[in-house]
Amino acid sequence: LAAAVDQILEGNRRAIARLISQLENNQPAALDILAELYPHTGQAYLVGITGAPGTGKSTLVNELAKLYRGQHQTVAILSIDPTSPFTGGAILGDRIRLKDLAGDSGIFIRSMATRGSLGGLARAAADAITVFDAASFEIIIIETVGVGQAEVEIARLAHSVIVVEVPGLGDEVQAIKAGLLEIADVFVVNKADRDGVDRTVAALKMMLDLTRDSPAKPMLHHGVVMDISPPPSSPAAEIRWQPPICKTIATTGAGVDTVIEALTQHRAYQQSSGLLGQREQTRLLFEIEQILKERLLAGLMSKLSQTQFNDILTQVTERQLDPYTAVETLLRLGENQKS
Ligand SMILES: Nc1nc2c(ncn2[C@@H]2O[C@H](COP(=O)(O)OP(=O)(O)OP(=O)(O)O)[C@@H](O)[C@H]2O)c(=O)[nH]1
Ligand SMILES: [Mg+2]
Repeated sequence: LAAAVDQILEGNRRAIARLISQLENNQPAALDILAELYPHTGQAYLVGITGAPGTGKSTLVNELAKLYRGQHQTVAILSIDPTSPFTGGAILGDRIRLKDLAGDSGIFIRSMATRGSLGGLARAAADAITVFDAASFEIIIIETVGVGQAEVEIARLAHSVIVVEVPGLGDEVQAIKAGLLEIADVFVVNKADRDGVDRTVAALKMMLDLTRDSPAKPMLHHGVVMDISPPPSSPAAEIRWQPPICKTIATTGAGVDTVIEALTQHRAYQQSSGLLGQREQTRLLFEIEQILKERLLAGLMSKLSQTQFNDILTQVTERQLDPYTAVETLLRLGENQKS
C-alpha cells in the first residue's frame, strides 16, 4: 500500500494509469490508496471544457496544454468522450502534435468512455481528478461533450468552465439550446477561420447582456443532502464576473493565448472573491452524494432478489402500483430482509 501511494505521489505514470483503471473497475483495494492520497490533494486547478460535438474541444485542449507547458505548468487531461482523438479513436488530424505531448512527462492524458452508468462515470472522473491532483499535476483539464446532464455536470464542477461555440448558421447560438450559457466562465468561439464568427460573437454578447442585469445566481446545486451557504460577502464578491468571449482557431493555435489569459483572470477573481472555496465545496458535496447514492442503492439491491424487484416493476408497468409506493415497498422488503 505504502509503495503504491509513494509511486503516485512521485508521479509514476504507470502507477497513475493503473490506479485510475482500478478505481474505474471498483476494486476495493484502490480505495485504500485513494484514502492515503487524499490529504495530498487540493492543490490543482480544475478547468472544465464543454460544448457541442465536434466544436474543436480536443484540439483546443491540446493547444491549451502546450501553452501551459510553455509556462512550466504540469497538465493532466481527462477526456470523457467516446470518440476522443486522444485515444486514437476517431479523428487523428493532430497526430504529430499529440506525439509531441506524449513524450512530455509534464503531461498526462487519460480518456474515459461514456459506457455504463453516467452516475458511475461522474464518480470515476472525480477519482481520476484526485489521483492527478495527488500526483502534483497543477492544471487538470476535463473535456466532456455538452450533451446530457451528467456529462455537463462533470465539466461544470471545475473551478473554471470553458464553453466552446462555433460559427453556425445565422444567429443561432448552440450553447443556449444545450443550456450551457449559464455555466460558462469563459466562452470560446472556435473555428474563427470560418464565416460568421463575428455574428456568433455578437449573438453571444447579446445573450450575456440580457442576463447581466438579473440578480446573481448562486451556483446551482441539485443535491438533496444539504444547502451550501453563500460565502461571507466580500467587496470583490459583489462584482459580477463577466464571461469573456475569446476567438480561436484551435487547428493553428491562433487566439489560444487569450483563453489562457481569461482563465488566469477568472482564477484570480475567484480566489479574491472567495468563490473558489464555495465551488470546491459544491464539487465535493456532489462527489459525496454520488458515492452515497451508489452505496445506498447497492446496499438495498443486495438485499432484494431479482424476482422481487421484477415483480414490483411489473406492477408499476401495469399501473397497479405508482413509483413512490413501489419504492416504499422495495425499502420495506429490504428492511425485512435484514432482520
Ligand atoms: N476549420 C477549423 N477546424 C477545426 C478547428 N478546430 C478544430 N477543428 C477541426 O474540427 C474537427 C473536430 O475537432 P475536435 O477537436 O475533435 O472536436 P471535439 O469538440 O473535441 O469533438 P468531440 O469530442 O467529438 O465532441 C477536427 O477535424 C478538427 O481538426 C478550427 O479552429 N478551425
Ligand atoms: Mg473531443
